[in-house]
Amino acid sequence: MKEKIEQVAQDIRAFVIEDTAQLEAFRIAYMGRKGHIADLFDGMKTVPNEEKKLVGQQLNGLKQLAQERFDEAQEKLAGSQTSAAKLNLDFTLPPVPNTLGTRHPLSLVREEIIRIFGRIGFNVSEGPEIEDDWHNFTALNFPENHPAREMQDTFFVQKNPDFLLRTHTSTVQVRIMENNQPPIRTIMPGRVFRNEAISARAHCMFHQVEGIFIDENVSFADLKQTIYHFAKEMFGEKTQIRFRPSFFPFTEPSAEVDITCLICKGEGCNICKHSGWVEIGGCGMIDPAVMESSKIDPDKYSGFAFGMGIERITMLKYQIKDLRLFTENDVRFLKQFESVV
Ligand code: 2NL
Repeated sequence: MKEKIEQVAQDIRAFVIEDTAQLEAFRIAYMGRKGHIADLFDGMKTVPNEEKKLVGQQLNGLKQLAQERFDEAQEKLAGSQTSAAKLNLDFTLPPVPNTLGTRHPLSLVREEIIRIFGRIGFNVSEGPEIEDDWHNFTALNFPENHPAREMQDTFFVQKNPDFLLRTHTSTVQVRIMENNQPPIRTIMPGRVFRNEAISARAHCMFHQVEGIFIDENVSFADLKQTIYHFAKEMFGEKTQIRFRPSFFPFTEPSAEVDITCLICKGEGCNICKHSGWVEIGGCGMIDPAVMESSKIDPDKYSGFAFGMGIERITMLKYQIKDLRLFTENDVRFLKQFESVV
């Protein structure tokens, strides 16, 4: 009997339990009603009376050993169960789809502008956001004492020699003119910076698209037709344009461009201040002095240039009333552009 108990004890210690099936097999083999331990208890009948006490103690020890191994294995298996059953998950359910973000309205409009001008042969140019005085001011015919050159209007990164955050994207056109000879037909979308207090109508950082077209015999009529093409493509076939005389240091003559108000179609409303017209940007024939400073012969070539604010175009197109919405990243605002492609 003693040897039998020893043998079963050894078997219990050696039994491999690595999954729930093996655990159950162990329980049935040793702890079940017809298991080895129950068998041994049955054998007590044949044990002489004087040995019964000792054998009884040994059998109880064996029972305890089996229980301990069982408990320990069960605990271990439960711990390793990271899966479905433990987390109460059903892996057969269909997945929750990833939610996609939306493109920013300014990106949507910028891309639309690029497509519109692309269709009439304009390519896209880019340049640095930190510029020197030459490309931002001097090459563009800004006089020495122009207010834009003051600290209160422009962010300077360094003084003497001056480096600054570009105040317009014309800087890139200067670089293009310096490095290429006509024909030049390019637009320049990009971020610009001005030292302004942030409000519903102004920001210290915003986006522009400027464009230049330089070749032989480029006229003001070409400029008008180009702007008209843009206005109709961007705001609709019925859109009319109007030019008002204006001034920019780098163009002569210069004009501001209005389109018929999108809200009232020219009838007069709050948006257009009852004039029927809203401004979308400015333009003009490139000043011969600007051409010369970039080594393009103004006697041989002529060209036009235009500029507009992407925020302004976006606000007009989507009737957005506060400029700050563009930089607040409020998903309730951004989600409204989900369907625009
Ligand atoms: C506006 C008006 C304008 C230009 C930008 C330009 C660039 C070169 C030479 C000449 Cl390199 N002109 N750009 C010309 C006229 C107007 O912008 O209202 N922008 C938001």
